[in-house]
Amino acid sequence: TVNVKINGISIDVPKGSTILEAARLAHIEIPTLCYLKEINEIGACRICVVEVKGARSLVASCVYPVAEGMEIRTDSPKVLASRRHTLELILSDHDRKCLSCVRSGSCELQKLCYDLKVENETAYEGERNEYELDGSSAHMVRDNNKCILCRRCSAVCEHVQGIGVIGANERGFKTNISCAFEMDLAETSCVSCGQCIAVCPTGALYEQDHVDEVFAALNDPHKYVIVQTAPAVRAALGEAFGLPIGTNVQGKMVAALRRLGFDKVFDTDFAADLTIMEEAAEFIDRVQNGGVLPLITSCSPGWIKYCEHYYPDMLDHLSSCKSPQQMFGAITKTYYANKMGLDPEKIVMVSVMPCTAKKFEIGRDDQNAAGLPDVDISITTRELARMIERVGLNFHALPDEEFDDPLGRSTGAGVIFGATGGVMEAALRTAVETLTKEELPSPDFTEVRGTAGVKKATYHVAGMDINVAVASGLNNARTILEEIKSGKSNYHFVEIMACPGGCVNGGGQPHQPANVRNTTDIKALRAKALYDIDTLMPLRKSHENPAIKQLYEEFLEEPGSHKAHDILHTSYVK
Ligand code: HC0
Repeated sequence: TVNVKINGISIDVPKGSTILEAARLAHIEIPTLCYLKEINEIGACRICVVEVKGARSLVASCVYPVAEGMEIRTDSPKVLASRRHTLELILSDHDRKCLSCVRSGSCELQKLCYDLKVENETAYEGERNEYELDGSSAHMVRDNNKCILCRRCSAVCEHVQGIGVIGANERGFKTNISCAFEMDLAETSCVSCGQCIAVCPTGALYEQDHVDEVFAALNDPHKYVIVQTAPAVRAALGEAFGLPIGTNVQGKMVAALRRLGFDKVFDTDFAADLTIMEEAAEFIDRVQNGGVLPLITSCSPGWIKYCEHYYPDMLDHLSSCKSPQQMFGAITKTYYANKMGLDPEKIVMVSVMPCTAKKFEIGRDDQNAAGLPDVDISITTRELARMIERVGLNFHALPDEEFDDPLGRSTGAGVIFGATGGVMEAALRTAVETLTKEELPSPDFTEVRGTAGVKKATYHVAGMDINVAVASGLNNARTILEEIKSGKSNYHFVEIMACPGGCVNGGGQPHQPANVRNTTDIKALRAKALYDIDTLMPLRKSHENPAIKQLYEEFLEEPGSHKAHDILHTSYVK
C-alpha cells in the first residue's frame, strides 16, 4: 500500500490505484463523465480533475496513479470551478432541451450540472453544431445535439463487442461521433445490441420509442392486445422505480401490465421452455445423426446478426429455432388464436424485452407463422417503465399478480434464459433426461453459471462426453468461434449471447450511471434474481411444463415435427 492524504484525511490505499479509486476508499465519489472502468479510461472529459500538491495543473483522477505521501484535494474552490467551467463549455454545444428528454432524470450531465450548480447555461454562448438525427436503424436513434463526446459508446462497441462501427469523425469543434464515411447506422454492420445506449450518459443515444404505438393499440377497441415479458425484464424493471438492483418485480410488473389494459399478460418464459423442447430435439438429432456440431444457440438477435455479418461460414452451426420472443408470437397467432376463437389479424402481439435488437428481430424475414408478423411491437424494459409512469401507476403500491393461463406458465428453466449460461443449463436439463431416460439427481449445472465471459464444461451423458461452451459479449463470442474454426476444440453445444452477462445486461434495461456501473456487478445481481426464482419454482425443467405438454398434444405433435418446423423454425441470411 501507499499512504496518501485526501482532503486532509490520511489513508492507506493499494499501490497502483488511481486517485479516483483511492478517493472511493475514503468514501469520496469524484464525479466522472467519460470514465468507464476497463472500457474507457482515457481521462478526456476533465470532470474528474483534482488538485495534487506540487503538480503544475489539475490532474484527471481517473487515470492519475497515487504515490506515497501524495496530498490530494478533491473539493477545493479551484477544483469545483474547473468542473463548472467544463460543464459550461459542454453546454455551449448542447441543445439543452431537457424538459422532455428521454434521459431527463437519469442524465449524468443533468445531475452534474445540478450538483455543481451550473446556473448560467449560456456562459459560453456562440456557434453551435446542429446535427440531423440518425434514426435509420430499427432499434435506435442518435441525436448528436446531445452528445458530449465522452466516447463511452464507441469504446463499448469496439472493446467489449469488437465491432467498432461508431467513432469520432472530423476534428476540433466539428468532432462528432458517427459511422465511417458518414454512413447511416443502418448501412453498417451494427448488430443492434444497444450496449452503446446503455453506457451513454445523456440523451444522445436512445431506443426507437414504440410506446405511442402500444398505447394506440390498447386504445383501439377492435384490437386484442397480448403482451409477453422476457425473463430478464422482471429482474431490472424495479430499478426504474428506485428499487435495488436485482429486485424481482415479476408480480408488480404483471399487475402493471393488466392495469395498462393488455387483454392477456403472458410470459416469454413459456416460449423459452418451448425453445428448449425444439432445441434439445435438434441437438440430440445432430449428435445421433452426424449433423453439424457444435450446435450454437440462436435466441439472441444481436448474436445472429453478428454471425451473419462476421461469420457467415458458421451459419450452419446455428440452431434453426426461432427465438422465444418469435416462437411466442407464432404460437399466439396460430394455436392460441385458434383455441380461443380469435382472429389473428386482430391480435396485436407486444413484447417487453431487455433488448434493443428484438426491435430488429421482429422485422426479419420468415418470422410470420400465421402469414402475419409473429410479433408486432417490441418495447424495452425502459419503455415499459415510461408507460407505467405516463399513466400514473404507483408501481410500489401495486399488488403481486400472476400471469394469465396457459401461455403464462413456465418452469425454472425458462426464467434462467435471461442470464448467460441459462439457455445451456435449461437445454441440458431436458437433453440429458431425454438421452438417459432417467431423472437427473439435481437440475443444477453450476459450471455454466456466473458472469465470466467464457465458460466451458464437459458432462458425461449416456456413455459419451458432451463438451459445452458459453460466451457472452461479442468479443468473447469471437474467441469461441475462432477456437471452433481452428479445430482446437471439440464442442458439441455452444451458447452465445450478444450482451455481456446475457439479457439481464441487455441494451434495453434501465440505465445505471457510470459510478454504479464502475463499482457494482449489475449483471450478477440481476442474474441472481433469476436463479432465485428458478430455485423456488415447483417445476424446473422445460419438458415438465404442463402447458407445453398440452401444446404438443393438441397442436404441434412432437418436438421437431413438420408442423413445429413450419411454425417455430427459421433460416439465416448469408
Ligand atoms: Fe432474452 Fe430470450 S432470454 S433473448 O436474453 O432465448 O431479450 O430476457 O426474452 O427471445 O426467453 C432477451 C431475455 C428473451 C428471447 C427468452 C431467449
